[in-house]
Amino acid sequence: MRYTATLLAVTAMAGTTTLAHAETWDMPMAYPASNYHTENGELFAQCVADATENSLEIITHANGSLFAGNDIKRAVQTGQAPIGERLISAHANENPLFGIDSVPFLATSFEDSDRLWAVAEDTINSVLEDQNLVYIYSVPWPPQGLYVNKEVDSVEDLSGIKFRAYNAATSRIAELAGMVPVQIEAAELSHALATGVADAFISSGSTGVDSKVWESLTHFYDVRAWLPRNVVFANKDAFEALDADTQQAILDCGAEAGAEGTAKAAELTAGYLETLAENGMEVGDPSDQLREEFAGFGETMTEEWIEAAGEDGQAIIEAYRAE
Ligand code: PCA
Repeated sequence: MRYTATLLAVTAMAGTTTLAHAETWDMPMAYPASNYHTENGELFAQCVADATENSLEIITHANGSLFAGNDIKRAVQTGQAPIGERLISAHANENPLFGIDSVPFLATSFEDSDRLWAVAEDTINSVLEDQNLVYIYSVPWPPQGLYVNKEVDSVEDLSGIKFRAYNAATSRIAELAGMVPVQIEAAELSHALATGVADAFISSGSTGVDSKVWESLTHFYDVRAWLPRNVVFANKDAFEALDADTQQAILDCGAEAGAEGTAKAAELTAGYLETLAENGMEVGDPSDQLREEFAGFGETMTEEWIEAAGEDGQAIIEAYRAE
């Protein structure tokens, strides 16, 4: 195990011994230190340190530096890391419910993303719990648009393009559009674009700015396909080994971090697209044809998702749509 219990102070006085333990938790994260998810993780760590009078110190590790993005969830499940943050839809292959946030055009605004998550949260939590994880908080990414290296008016224009995917939904869109999907972590994205491993992808303005996408690509179409989420979870054994006050501090700081991070994402969204444009990219809405063709993919993928996710998935979508 990488996390360690450090003996902070041992005070021995005339027959009595006072022990103050400080525990350190490493927190692997997949995105750059300057990304708002990572900054929010830092604030969460500070909140926990303050609330526990420094008896639990959480140390964030940005950009996949401790574990690569795709390895973070397993690392936390197995206790190699006590806590971590991961793009949950990247694990829809383990359980389709993890892909609820990436069903195209189901929830396309921050408000709807929150509503969808509110109806899905209990089900997701119990799936996580079965995997030895405790849900702490979640923060969405801004709406997802299409980055590409040329003007695109229809799906036909995308045919044959090498497309960077980050989860099952992005791979499936690539397939439906006749593109060639290749799974690449955000930390490797700039390099993949610079070396021609990929010439298009779907993501937020946030990741476009983080990756200085204008160095390789020319167009961003604001498709608003969905708002995927990062989820912070803890290893259940590590969490349960903490005293009740510390557990509560983590949950309370998590609730605060979820709300604060979501507000931050909404606040930053427009500025990211401005930054893309300032750096020379064509930023705009998709053509009517492209929008309609993507909507058709959305219908197909919604049916496929409900089929794969079964009754639990169906119940979430019905509850969301009934509101
Ligand atoms: N950025 C992450 C996931 C979604 C997003 O907006 C990425 O592209 O890897």
